Amino acid sequence: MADKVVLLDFWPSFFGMRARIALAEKGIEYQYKEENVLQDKSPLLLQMNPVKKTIPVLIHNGKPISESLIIVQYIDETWKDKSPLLPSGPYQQAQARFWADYVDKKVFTSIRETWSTKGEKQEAAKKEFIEVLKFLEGELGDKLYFGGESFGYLDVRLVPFYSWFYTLEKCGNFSIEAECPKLIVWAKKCMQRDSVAKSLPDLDKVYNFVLQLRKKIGLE
Ligand code: GS8
Repeated sequence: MADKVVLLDFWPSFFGMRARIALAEKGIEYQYKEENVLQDKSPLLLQMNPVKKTIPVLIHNGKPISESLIIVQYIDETWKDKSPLLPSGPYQQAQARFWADYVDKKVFTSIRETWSTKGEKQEAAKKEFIEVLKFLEGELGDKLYFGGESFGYLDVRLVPFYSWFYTLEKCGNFSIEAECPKLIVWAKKCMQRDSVAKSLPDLDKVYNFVLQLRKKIGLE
């Protein structure tokens, strides 16, 4: 019997984009179900992820898997015949997981604060965001991708943020490329992959979405 794969997702979500990229890298056909998590969660989402009620949720032959980190690993381990996303070897895997954890703990908050605040708070968020990106740029070094020659786990985790860079630059009035040029070269390289290009939303669409959110909280 063919696998039935469903992804519960929300188009501007970095977390959802990770699952989309991993599925595309592995060439898995799936049904995409859009969830409007900001307004109205579907009964299916509440049933499949009753604990956290968040997207993304991958439903594989009726069984749910939640949390983007876990989903990407699950995809990698389930469809092993395509090139692996996680590096081989315990040390390389530990390093990839370290950076993945760092990214989730640091980048998400500084992104949110960069678009949703102003004044001193926004300046502090921008500073922290750039600091984190510089650490990541250092880890990238002169490699093509984070894992070396081939696109892998850390790239999947990180590249979705690129779809929000334009929005952050507009909201925060700064240039990420001026601060971290190598990281932008890497992001553009990732964007040349079909799996990434088709999984990331249009930059203007993200910007318009964020403008609406900013209006709601009285920033526009
Ligand atoms: C985060 C998922 C998440 O916050 C992961 O999958 O990596 N650690 C998780 N999802 C958001 C949408 S994207 O910002 C979500 O579903 N929010 C709804 C809610 O919190 O109620």
